[in-house]
Amino acid sequence: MKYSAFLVIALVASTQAGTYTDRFLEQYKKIKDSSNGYFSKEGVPYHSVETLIVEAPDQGHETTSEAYSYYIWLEAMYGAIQGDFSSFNSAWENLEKYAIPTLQEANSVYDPSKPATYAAELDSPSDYPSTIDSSIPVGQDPIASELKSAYGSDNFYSMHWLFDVDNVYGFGNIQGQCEAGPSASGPSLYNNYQRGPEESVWRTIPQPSCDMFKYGGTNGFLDLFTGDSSYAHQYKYTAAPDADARAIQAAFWANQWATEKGVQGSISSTLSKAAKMGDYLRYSLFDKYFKKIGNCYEAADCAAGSGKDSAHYLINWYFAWGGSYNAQYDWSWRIGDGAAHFGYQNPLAAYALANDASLKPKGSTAVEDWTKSLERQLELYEYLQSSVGAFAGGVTNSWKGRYATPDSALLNNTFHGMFYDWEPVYHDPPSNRWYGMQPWSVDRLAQYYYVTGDSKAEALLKKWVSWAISSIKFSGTDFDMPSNLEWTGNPPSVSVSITSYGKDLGTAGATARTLAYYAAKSGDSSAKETAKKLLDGLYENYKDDLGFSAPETREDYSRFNEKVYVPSGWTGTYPNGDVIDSSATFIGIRSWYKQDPNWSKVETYLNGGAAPVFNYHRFWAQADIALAFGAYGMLFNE
Ligand SMILES: *C1O[C@H](CO)[C@@H](O)[C@H](O)[C@H]1NC(C)=O
Ligand SMILES: *[C@@H]1O[C@H](CO)[C@@H](O)[C@H](O)[C@H]1NC(C)=O
Repeated sequence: MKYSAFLVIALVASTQAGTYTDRFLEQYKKIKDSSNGYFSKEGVPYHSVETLIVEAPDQGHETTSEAYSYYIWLEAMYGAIQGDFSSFNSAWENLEKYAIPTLQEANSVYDPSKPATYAAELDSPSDYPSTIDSSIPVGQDPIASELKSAYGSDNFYSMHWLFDVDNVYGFGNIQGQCEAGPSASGPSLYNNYQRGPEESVWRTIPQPSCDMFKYGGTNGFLDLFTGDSSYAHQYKYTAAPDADARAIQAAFWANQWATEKGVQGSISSTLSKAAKMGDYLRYSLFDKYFKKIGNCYEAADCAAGSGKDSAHYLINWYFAWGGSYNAQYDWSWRIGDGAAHFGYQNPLAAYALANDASLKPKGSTAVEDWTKSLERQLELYEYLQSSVGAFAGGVTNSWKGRYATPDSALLNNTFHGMFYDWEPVYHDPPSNRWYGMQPWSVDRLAQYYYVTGDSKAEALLKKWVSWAISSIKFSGTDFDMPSNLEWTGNPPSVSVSITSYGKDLGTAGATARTLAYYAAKSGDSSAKETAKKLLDGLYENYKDDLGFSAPETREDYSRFNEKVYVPSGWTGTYPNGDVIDSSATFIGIRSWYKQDPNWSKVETYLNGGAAPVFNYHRFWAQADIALAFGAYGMLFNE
């Protein structure tokens, strides 16, 4: 740990009373009040208080690793303000109990020289299943054996990203069990999405994370996604690396704050767990099939990697692992991802894993990897920054997810041989359209700058901050945040325009916190003033009984009737009997939605009435706002 950075934090964090830390506590209490509905009976944070919501999760009482990471961060800050970190520890225990899969028994027969068999990603859901192709070269996994020797285990210590907390689908993939069915109580691990960039939530076929063919069709759900000669019972998990990184970032702050309070010993075992998660998070730094990074043009020609030459060192979109259920067969697999979105980067987590002794992973090359990752992430921000300051999408080693050849325009200015992609991974909607990706990622850059004073980060932030300040529309105490962004051109001459504004309060919180960290280090008074205006605007205009909200008109809910592609002749069923076949629709395979207390509002809309309007309390946004109040209060002692 750099001593000077620690000293600065210690000085500003020493007093906790103030308007903004009080507002943190007020919001924290609302989130933790069990009558407000943020948590399940097991203490799992829901995606939202409300059940009727469709975005990345398709129901509000599902949850994500993202919600868990915000929960950890919220409890870290509570510790900083109140001096008691016991809820931070218990939040991590809950994460470990429910979010880290326990069924991983075939991991022990994993062969790092053959991590997975290639299957191309295809453009449209109707192009699936994708046939596996063992003729395509796949590289080797250079970290599996050091992880095993460091932890004496074959199991990943990574969060699966999506769970059905109330077991609404009824798969019953609760910890330690495979398809225990609708009567199982407790969070059930499952997945959406496995059919390319056009498969929005409206077009997905939710599938169990452990499939023993009890539900779905003859081969469970497997043959909807992958074409193979035969199918076996198996488990498969996917991590969302930005969430694991956010949990580690929160642990970094918990360490700073607990040290300053003289109670670091009370969290040391949680910190070693965070360090371990950071070790496995290195799977996010690799190409999907461990192919060599750079100038990959055709799957067949693109070389298998060896050693670390398959590492792009960026935080990618996902990594995944799976294996034969009950180790019936001796195979298991692991994949990284060649696509990296700027919005997922977390230079503070990389810095922490590379430099903080309490968060030092045990893997023999982990510190080296995170040191390189930090440098590479900063380089990526430089590469992607538009002239006005906003950050463009990302880069990929695997064009179209199948190592295709991109347009010649993208070949001129590559990033370590990887191609610029204005909408990495998903296109419905384009993955970098949402303004929220900007403050989410830049906040981490600003925190990294606050801790280290890195001048490269400062230069990037200076431009971004001036763009963000000039892009928010204030009127009186109220504000409108940028909502959708449109991108043209390619680096180094990429441009952005703001095409719509809205009341996404979570992004207002994230922007305020970003500006506050930047202002606290640089002394920029307009950044500080804008942060304060956003926080006061939130507090004066959007406070309600459960936290903060603004009405949202959901015209996209017309898509409840959208067709879901299922190959003709394929039939299967969900645990509740809903039929999956070529006439499937979003609502047709989720008939349980018709029991939701608010279903009639959607039904009215589908029958030609007005679009439904809801006030949502998403866990991430409520926590993000709390954290913005708390950070501002601690940084400026106000
Ligand atoms: C729907 O209705 C209930 C009241 O019956 C309400 O408390 C809930 O939060 C509402 N909203 C959504 C979007 O589910
Ligand atoms: C790429 O570079 C070549 C050679 O400098 C140039 O002729 C071509 O116009 C460039 N393409 C684009 C689309 O920028």
